Parts: sequence; C-alpha cells; structure tokens
Amino acid sequence: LNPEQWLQQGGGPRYVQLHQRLSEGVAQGVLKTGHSLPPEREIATITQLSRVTVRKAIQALAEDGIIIQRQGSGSFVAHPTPQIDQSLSRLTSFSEDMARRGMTSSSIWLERGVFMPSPDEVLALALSQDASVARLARLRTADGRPMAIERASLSTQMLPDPMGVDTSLYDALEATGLRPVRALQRISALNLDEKNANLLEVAPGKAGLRIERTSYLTDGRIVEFTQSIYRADAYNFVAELRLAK
Ligand code: 16G
Repeated sequence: LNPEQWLQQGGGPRYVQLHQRLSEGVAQGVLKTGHSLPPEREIATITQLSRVTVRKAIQALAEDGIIIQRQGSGSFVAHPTPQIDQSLSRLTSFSEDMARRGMTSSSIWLERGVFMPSPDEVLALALSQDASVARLARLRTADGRPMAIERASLSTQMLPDPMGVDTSLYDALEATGLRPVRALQRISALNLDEKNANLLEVAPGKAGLRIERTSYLTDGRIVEFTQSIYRADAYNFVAELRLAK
C-alpha cells in the first residue's frame, strides 16, 4: 500500500485498484484470516486516497465475501468459504455430515427451551391444543465457520428436556429410540437480512437457502419440524435422478 506505487499505477477507478490490492493482500496472506482490517481512516492516510474511495473499496470486498463488516467493530478478513455438496437422498444430521467430511461441527445456541407452540408449529407438528414445544435454535458451525441457522421445533412428547441436547439433536433422539427415518424437505431461495447475514458472517443481501424439514418416525408420527437458513455460497444440494418408468 505504498502511495508511490499507487501514483504509478494507471487505469481504472482508484477504488477498483485499492480493492484489487487489498484482495491480493488477503490472497497472499499479508492480511490474515480472522484479523481485522486497518480502520478506513488509516488506509486513507497510508494510500493517500480519500475516505470515500477507501469506503467503496471496502464495500466491494465485503460484497465479494472477502471481508466481513461488523457494526462498531470494523472489518475483518473472512475465512475462505468451504464448498459442501450435500446429498438430498440421505437422511443425516448436521453433526454426521460434518464428521464424514472430517470437519468439526459445533453450535452456538440462540434459543433453547419449552414454549407454547405458535400456530405454525401446531400445524407443522400436528399438535393437540394443550401441547408444548421444545425449541432449539442454533448457529451451526463447521471448523469454526458459521454454515447455517437452524430452528428446530419438537413436541415435548418427543423431547421433554431440550436442555439435555448436547451437540446432536439426532443423537439425543436416538438415545430414546426416536431416530427419524424419513423426512420431507423444501428448499427455497432468500436474501439474507442483516441479522441473519451477521450470524452467518456474510454481507447482508447475499443469497441464502431456506430449508424446511419435517421428519417422521417409522410409525408415521412427526418428530421434528426444522426451519433453517443455509449459506448459499457454501452449499450445493445434490440429488441423483433416474429416468421415470
Ligand atoms: C440437519 C437437519 C435438521 C436437523 C439437524 C440435526 C437440514 C436442512 N436440517 O441439519 O433438520 O435437526 O440436522 O443435527 O438438513 P444434529 O443431530 O447435529 O443436531
């Protein structure tokens, strides 16, 4: 970021040049993953560019997903996004999926407890009037990187004590003989609002995948209704298709 180098460089708007320089810095490891970017004003002083120009370059980096902007705490260099091909033909849990890929899964709890069901939950879980629901909302991470926000609702008849769920919901269910064996899943697109984008560490407005899963036991009872938001920049859902007979 030597100002003289800047002056020697011709071509293209200055913010584009700065954007390119900063992305090179990240690619070459000069600016390290997880570390914060110098404040806008400092970059402006070093490069002798205006703060408006610096801001535009930083915004472009955020749009690329190279850096994450956090209100109040500046910008930092994002982890490279893993690419995950997720099969649509196997009923697996997040923990299993990550373990199979040799990644360490973890969760940050957003909500966990027993509640009065919402009208949507009554419908989705086919609950009776007086039923209560266990809610488990988690930010799911793989090797420390946020991958998905999952909000699971289960009848308390299936899961009386949500506080007892440690790392895997499916493991907790399996321990009581309630492993889901079939699920219906619906996937649709959305643009991430600021709150969800911040949780997933991507720029607001980026694409996400909304996934709803309703899972069933062998006897046909519904065990889980889960609404998730997956990072569209990390996930590809893959299904094998066969010629219909
Ligand atoms: C998957 C499921 C989710 C389930 C979770 C259990 C999708 C879209 N969702 O992420 O419905 O609750 O696995 O994971 O695939 P766990 O056993 O690791 O808690």
